[in-house]
Amino acid sequence: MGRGSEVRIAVLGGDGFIGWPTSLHLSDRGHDVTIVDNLSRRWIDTELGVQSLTPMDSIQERRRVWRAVGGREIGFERIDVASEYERFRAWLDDFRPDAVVHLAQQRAAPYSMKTDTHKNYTVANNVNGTESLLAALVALGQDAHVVHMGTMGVYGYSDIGAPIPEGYLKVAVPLGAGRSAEQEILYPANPGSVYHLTKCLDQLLFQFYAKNDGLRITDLHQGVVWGTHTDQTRRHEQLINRFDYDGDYGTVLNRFLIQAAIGHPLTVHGTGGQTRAFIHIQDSVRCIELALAHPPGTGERTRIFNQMTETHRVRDLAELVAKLTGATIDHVPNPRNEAAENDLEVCNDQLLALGLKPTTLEDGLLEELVDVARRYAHRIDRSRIPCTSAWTRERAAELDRANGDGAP
Ligand code: USQ
Repeated sequence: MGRGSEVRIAVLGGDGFIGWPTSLHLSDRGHDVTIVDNLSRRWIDTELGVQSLTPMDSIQERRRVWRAVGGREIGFERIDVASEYERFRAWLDDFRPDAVVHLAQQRAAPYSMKTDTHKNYTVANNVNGTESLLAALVALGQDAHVVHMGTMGVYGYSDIGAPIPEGYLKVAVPLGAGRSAEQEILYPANPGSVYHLTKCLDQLLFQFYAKNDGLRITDLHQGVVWGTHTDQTRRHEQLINRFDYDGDYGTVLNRFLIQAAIGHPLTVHGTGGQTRAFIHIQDSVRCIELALAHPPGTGERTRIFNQMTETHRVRDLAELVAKLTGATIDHVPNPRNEAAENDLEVCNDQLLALGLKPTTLEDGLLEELVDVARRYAHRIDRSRIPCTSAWTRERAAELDRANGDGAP
């Protein structure tokens, strides 16, 4: 699927943080890309009273600029994949994609844990969206390769002293009398938030539809994304990607860099001993392209890639950013119900074998991000930096006490 061999690709969620640079990247590679998006991420900004650090144009304006700069058309359909099933199916019937990149999901763990309403919304939106896509492809008899954005969080960052394999685990099922049967099963799901839980549920939907209907599916178990620019978003100011810094949607390294740019202490949750997998946004879009180029065969089980390039402890990232910028570090009470300390070793051999060349933290891109953050620092509302979404009542009470809001 190199340049010139045009493939018709639907990018569900193509207006989001990964969807927009993915759409540009695939369009730039010569593919026929159409974005399907309900623009919910923009509405959630309004609900939360926050905005992207970088000024984002409307989806129509973004496409107009890409037409002028990239010389190619990106289509757009405003459809809610989770709740407008008939419209979505009719559109698929008409568009007949060769591949579908499925990013149309609510992707923030803190947002999913804010209230019972946010939990319900995240499950309904994320699970219905996946189910609608799979059911529609089967009903229409379409053989599009589905590439879904999953998460490393399905594994639970477990610390058992062995690297986390790519999706599947060999187990020996005891048969009695000292005998056992070998099986390969989905790695035990261990979600740490309602958002991560939805990605675990997705895995079962994929397993069923691949087995029952022969759908060809790739699930990308991605780590925490950092960075904001890709080769295409750098090409014009109006192609800029969104860049979240708030306590719900900002991811940890991007938050630290923005905090540093405005002289806010770096908000390390607890001891900062949490180890997570990371990947730069440029590698993220490249991995999607690699996955698209290597679909599983009909009747094959879901192909699972661990989409990450390095692991880091949160406090080490804070120290790195502090060294680079002179920022101070603040250890704040952790609003999440997560292990205070964990090690993490992850297998990522498959994407490396397909040609991924990792962009690492040392590559000067941190400085570029600090520059972006300083440039738009006037758009930051400091009051939206703290993470206020608590995983449990106990964590909420702890946050209140730390902020001096507790009952006397
Ligand atoms: N953290 C801090 N301080 C902060 C923000 C976060 O210490 O100011 C800590 C969190 O407690 C957590 C770690 O940093 O231990 C990562 O948090 P995050 O907000 O960067 O990432 P997370 O909530 O896990 O979610 C993000 C994306 C999600 C994706 C996931 C991949 O929002 O869509 O699936 O990363 S993974 O973390 O590997 O599951």
